[in-house]
Amino acid sequence: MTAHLEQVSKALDSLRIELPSWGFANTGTRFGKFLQAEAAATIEEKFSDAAQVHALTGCTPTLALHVAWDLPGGLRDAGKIRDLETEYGIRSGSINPNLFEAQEYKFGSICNPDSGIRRRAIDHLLESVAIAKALRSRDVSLWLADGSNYPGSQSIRRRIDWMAAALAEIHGELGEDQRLLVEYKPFEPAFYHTDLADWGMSLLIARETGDKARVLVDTGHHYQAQNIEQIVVWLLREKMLGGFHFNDRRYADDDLTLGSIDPYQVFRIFHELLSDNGAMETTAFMIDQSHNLKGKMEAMVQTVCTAQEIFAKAALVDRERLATLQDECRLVEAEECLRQGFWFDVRPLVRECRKARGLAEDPLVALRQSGYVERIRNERKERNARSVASYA
Ligand code: PSV
Ligand code: MN
Repeated sequence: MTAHLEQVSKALDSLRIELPSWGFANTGTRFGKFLQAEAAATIEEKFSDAAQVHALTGCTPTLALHVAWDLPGGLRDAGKIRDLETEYGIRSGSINPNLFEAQEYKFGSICNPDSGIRRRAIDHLLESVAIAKALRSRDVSLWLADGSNYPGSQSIRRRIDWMAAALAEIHGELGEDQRLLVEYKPFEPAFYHTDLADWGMSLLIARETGDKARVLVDTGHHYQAQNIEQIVVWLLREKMLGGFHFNDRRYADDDLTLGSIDPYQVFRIFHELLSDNGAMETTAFMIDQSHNLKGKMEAMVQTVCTAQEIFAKAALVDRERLATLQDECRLVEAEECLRQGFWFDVRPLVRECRKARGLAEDPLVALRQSGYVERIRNERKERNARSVASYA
């Protein structure tokens, strides 16, 4: 085995990527939905689609679940999910409470001025923790859509206190090995202030919440030109990075395919993760994309392959030499040392690794050859045409 192949092989073995259940369902923009005949509408179909992606790529053993969309019966549905795990060989991944769709949450959930609504939101979070325990899921990922649209219309300060009290209560219920991952987003759906707008706010509230709380970085939740790898380095240094929601963006939270707009950004994030001792063991890698135009199965497989390729490039950076060049301030050589990995065509090596593991060398081609998409399209098209497909 050549040294490069060995490096890439080792790196790929350390990268497990979680698929989002909602990535297989019909989704839309606020202007409308373009429905796909093959979209998943039931939790069985989402498990089936995830299992197919895992069969092709070998690195996606878990499925992130959204409580409201995937467990409408709450904890009562956990048994059914356990059966699906066994049937499809896919484990439940992060459990995602849903505090953003009910009418009551118009003015917020755990930051709502109405204590009754805050209670309802906290109860939903507590049930999400119980679901995570029943499914042996390590992570409960929390995204708050809370915020306000007009200056003066809400107390920014009191809402922080309400949020802190709610998160402390949730934290108290987490099991020994469980974590609460706190996601931030600068705007949308709130357009004046978001209660958790950036990584600093998430970091502070996670610290205050307790030692099982960490920050979740959704790559699409940053302003234009934000240096995301710098955020990653700070969070790693503080031992506060919990995980990622991967996607790409051009303008806002576009949920585009990872690396489709800026693969160098993804590479730089991976490089920083690989520069840290232990980051790969403690960081959750999750995809958070919803495709309206691309075929959902194709897009998911393409995303996983892209992540593997960019990760393999980052694995090839000679970090020892880079450190020397940085110390000696040999700027161009240091930059070229980093870029060496980025420009390396790792695709033959990645194919080699897949082959050695008995996997398809090109999972996208294998997906097309498998006939899976045609099959689910035939099975689901009438049902999907009849019903307005579940919005996820
Ligand atoms: C919000 O934009 C978000 O990133 C959160 O993670 C949600 O749970 C997810 O997208 C799905 O809407
Ligand atoms: Mn997200």
